[in-house]
Amino acid sequence: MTQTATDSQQPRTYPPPAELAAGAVATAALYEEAAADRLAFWGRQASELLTWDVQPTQVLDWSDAPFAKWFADGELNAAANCVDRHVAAGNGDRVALHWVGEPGDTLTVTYADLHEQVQRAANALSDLGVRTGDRVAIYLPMVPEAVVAMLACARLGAPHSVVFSGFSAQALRDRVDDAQAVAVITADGGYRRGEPAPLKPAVDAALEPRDGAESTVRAVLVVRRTGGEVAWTEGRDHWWHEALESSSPVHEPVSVGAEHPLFVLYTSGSTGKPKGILHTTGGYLTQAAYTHRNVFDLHPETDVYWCGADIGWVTGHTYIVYGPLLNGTTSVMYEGTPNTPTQDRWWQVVETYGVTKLYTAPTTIRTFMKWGEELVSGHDLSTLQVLGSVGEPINPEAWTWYRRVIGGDRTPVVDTWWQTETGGIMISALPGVTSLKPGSAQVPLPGISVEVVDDEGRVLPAGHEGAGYLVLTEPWPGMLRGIWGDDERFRDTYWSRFAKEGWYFAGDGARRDADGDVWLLGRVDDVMNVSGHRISTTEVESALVSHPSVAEAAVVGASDPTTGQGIVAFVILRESAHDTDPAAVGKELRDHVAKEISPIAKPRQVLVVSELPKTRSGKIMRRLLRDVAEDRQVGDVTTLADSSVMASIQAGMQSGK
Ligand code: 6R9
Repeated sequence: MTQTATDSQQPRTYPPPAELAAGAVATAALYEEAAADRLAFWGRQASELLTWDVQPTQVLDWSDAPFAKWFADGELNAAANCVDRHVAAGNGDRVALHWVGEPGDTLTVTYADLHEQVQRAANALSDLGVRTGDRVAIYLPMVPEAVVAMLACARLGAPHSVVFSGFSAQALRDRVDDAQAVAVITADGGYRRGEPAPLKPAVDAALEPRDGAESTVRAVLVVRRTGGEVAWTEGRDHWWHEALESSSPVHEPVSVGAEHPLFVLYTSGSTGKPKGILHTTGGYLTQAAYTHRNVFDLHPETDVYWCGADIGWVTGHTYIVYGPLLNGTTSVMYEGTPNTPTQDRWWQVVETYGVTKLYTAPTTIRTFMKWGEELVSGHDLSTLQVLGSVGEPINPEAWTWYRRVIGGDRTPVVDTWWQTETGGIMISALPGVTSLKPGSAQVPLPGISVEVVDDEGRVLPAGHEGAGYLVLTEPWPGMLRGIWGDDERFRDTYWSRFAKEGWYFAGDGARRDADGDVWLLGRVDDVMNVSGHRISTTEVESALVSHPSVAEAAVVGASDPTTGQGIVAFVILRESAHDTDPAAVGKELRDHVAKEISPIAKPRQVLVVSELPKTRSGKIMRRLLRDVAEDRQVGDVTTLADSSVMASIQAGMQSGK
C-alpha cells in the first residue's frame, strides 16, 4: 500500500517505494547538510562531482550582485569532464548514447567513440579559425553530431549558441547576429514526421547580407543526414564528415576559468527581442551534475536514462548533454516525433533499451493520454523506476496517468520546476525521500532557497495557504550570469521587481499550501507557455502584423487541455483584405507565423475583429481577450477607451464557432 491519505480534504500522497529509498543516491541528510552551511554544501558538490584542473578555493563571490561568480579561482574544461575522465577511469566502453533515428536507423556511441569524435571536431573547428571565446551557432536536428558539436565547442572554450532546428531562417539570423557567431554547425536536413526536412536552405538565407551588413559567420559545417541536395558556398561551407576525417583524433582540452562562458541560449522575454541567456562553466556544470544525479536517483553503472526534449531547449542542454554525460550516464536519444512511424514509438524504445528513468513534458503526457492506454499496454515498461516532468505545471490527472499507465503504478513522478535562466532544476521532490503530491512541484532542492511573496515582497507566513510570486532568495551555482550584451535588461527583468530584498524574480505565480509545498500557477508576464515552450505574445504579434493583410494583432495564451496554453490571435485586417474569406485568411496567417517564427508559435485560432480592447493609454488589454478566448465572462472593462468593443468581439467569437 502506498496510500497515506484519501479523505477529500487531503490530496493523496505517494511515499517513496521502499526499495528505491533503500538504495537512493540522495537521503534526507542532504537537506540538513545544505541548511547547516549552504556554501560549504555547494563547495562539496563542485569538488566531488567535477574534475578540476585547478581546484577552486572560493565558493561564491556576490560582491558585484546580481553578477555572481561561483568557484571563481577554479579551472576546468567542460568536455573533459563529460567525456575524457570517464575514458581515463576505464569506462570508455560504456554506452553514452543509444541513438534512434526516426526512420528506424540506430547508432551506439560509447564514451570512447564520443572522445574521438569530440577531439576531431574540436580540431576541425580550430582549423576553421574558431578560437577560445568565439561564439558558434549550432542548428542541428536530434542527431549524435549535435552532442559532439556542443562538446567540441566546450573543449575549445568557444561558447555555443544552439538554435532550435524548428526555428526559421529569420530567427536563426537574429540569434547569430546578436551573439556575433563566427561559425554555424548545421545539417542538410533531418527527419520529422516521416519526411526529410531540409535545414541548410534556412542557414543560407540567414547568412545573406542584411541591410548591407555581412554576417559575422565565416564557416559553416554541414552534417550529412538526409542526403538531400544542398546549395554550396565555396570557401565557407564544409562537410562535417570530411572535416572530421581529415582532423587529428587528439586534442588537448582548453582549461578555462570557472566563470568562462559555456553557452548562450536564447529564450523569449516579454518584449519581442529574444534574450541571450548566458551560462558559465563551473557553477552551471556543478548544478547540472548535482540535480541530474539526485533528482533522477542516477546510478551510472545500471541506469538507462532518456530525456525526450530537444537540444534546442535548455532541458536538452542540461538533461540530455551536460548532466547525464558529467555523471557518466547511458542515455537514449531520439530524433523524431512520438507519433512517427507509429504512436507507440516511445514505448517500443523504452522496451528495447530497458529505459529506467524517463524525463518529458506534461504536453507530451497529455498527448499520450489522448491517444489512449492501449498503445502503452502492449509494451513491457517494467524497467522504469523514476519518471520526471518539466516545462509547465502538470495537472494531477496527467500526473496520476503518467504514474499509473507508464510507471505501472509503482514509479515516483518528480515534477521539476526550473527555467533557462536557472540552468538546472530548482524545485523538485527527491524520489527516495519525498512523499509525492500530484500537481505540486513541492520543495526546493537542498541548497536552493525559494519563497512565495506578495506584491510588497512579504513572505507568506509558514503553515498558511497563500498565493503570490515565486522568488529565489539566494544565489545558486547554475544561475544565469547575464543577458548577452544587455546588462541593463538583465537587472530590469530579474532583479528590479524585488530590488530592495535582492531577490531573483522568476516571473511565475505560485501558491504555497499549508504543508509548505509549492504549486506553480504560470507566468505573470506576457509570455505564453505552449507545449513547454516559452513564446512571447509580442513576438507572435509582430509576425502577424508583418503580413500584408494585417493591420493590428493581439495574441493571448488560452488554456488548452493538450498543450497547456494555445495561442489565440485577434487580428484587424487592412482595408485591402476586407473582402477575403476569413477561413482562408486564418489559414494563411497561421502558416505565416509558422514561417516567420516556428510551427510551435502557430496560433490555434485566428479571429478577425474590427477593434481591439485598449486602455486610454493605448495598451491592449490582453486580460479581456483571454477571458473571451477561454470562454469566460469578460472581466472589468472600465479602463477601456471604448467599452462596446468587447461585445462585438464576443459576438464574433460566438459566430466563429
Ligand atoms: C525548464 C524550462 C521556464 C518556465 C518557467 C515556468 C514554466 C517549467 C515547470 C514550469 C510549472 C514546472 N515551467 N517547469 N511551470 N511547473 N515543473 O521549461 O525552461 O523554457 O525557460 O521555461 O516554464 O513558467 O518560468 P524555460
